[in-house]
Amino acid sequence: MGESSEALHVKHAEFLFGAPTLAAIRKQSAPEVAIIGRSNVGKSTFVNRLCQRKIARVSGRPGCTQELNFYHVDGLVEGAEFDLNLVDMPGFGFARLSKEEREEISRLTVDYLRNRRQLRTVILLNDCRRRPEVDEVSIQRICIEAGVHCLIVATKLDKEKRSQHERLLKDVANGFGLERGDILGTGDGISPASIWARVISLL
Ligand SMILES: Nc1nc2c(ncn2[C@@H]2O[C@H](COP(=O)(O)OP(=O)(O)OP(=O)(O)O)[C@@H](O)[C@H]2O)c(=O)[nH]1
Ligand SMILES: [Mg+2]
Repeated sequence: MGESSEALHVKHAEFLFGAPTLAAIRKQSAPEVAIIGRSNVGKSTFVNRLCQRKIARVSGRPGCTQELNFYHVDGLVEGAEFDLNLVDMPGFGFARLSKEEREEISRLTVDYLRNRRQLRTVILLNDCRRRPEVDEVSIQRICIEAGVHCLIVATKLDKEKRSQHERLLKDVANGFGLERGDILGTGDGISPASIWARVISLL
């Protein structure tokens, strides 16, 4: 196998639309992979990494993404073709939103997870420096109940010393009742190709 740049070729990646409600989602038939996690955990950054271009808006200020944002992406990873929609979800747990706004976001997320036929896989992001909390574990459980794959990715590893990475990844995995090998990390040169390979194995 060659370098990661050869292993992965993203041919097209484009923003399709934002949907504030399930009813506002335009007709789509492609399989969907949703990116979910706490506000500011790095979801939009992760979409840009997967797409290898800046298409999602990233902000240091939490609460940046407030709709379901749909992106179409196709390409090749390790010789296998992919053609799907990534859905960048609004972040949960953002303290500065009102209780009503937070409840609205969590209703939208749960509704989408339970009822969206096109949804195949959720990528649930968890900051490597935090143990998963009830919100994260609930999303994992809802995915299991809905028959949707749930891939855990620990973000922002680059903020910690390399010698701590394995311990942090193990702690995050354990918080979800998983083994270290079940989860991936990002922010430490982990290639988008290896993340894509795992994602398409779960379609
Ligand atoms: N060091 C480091 N910073 C990151 C990483 N991923 C994201 N960030 C930073 O974290 C902040 C939030 O990133 P976003 O991608 O906008 O986070 P989000 O989850 O989409 O946030 P909301 O849309 O508000 O829910 C930005 O300042 C990013 O540059 C990472 O892997 N490492
Ligand atoms: Mg975002």
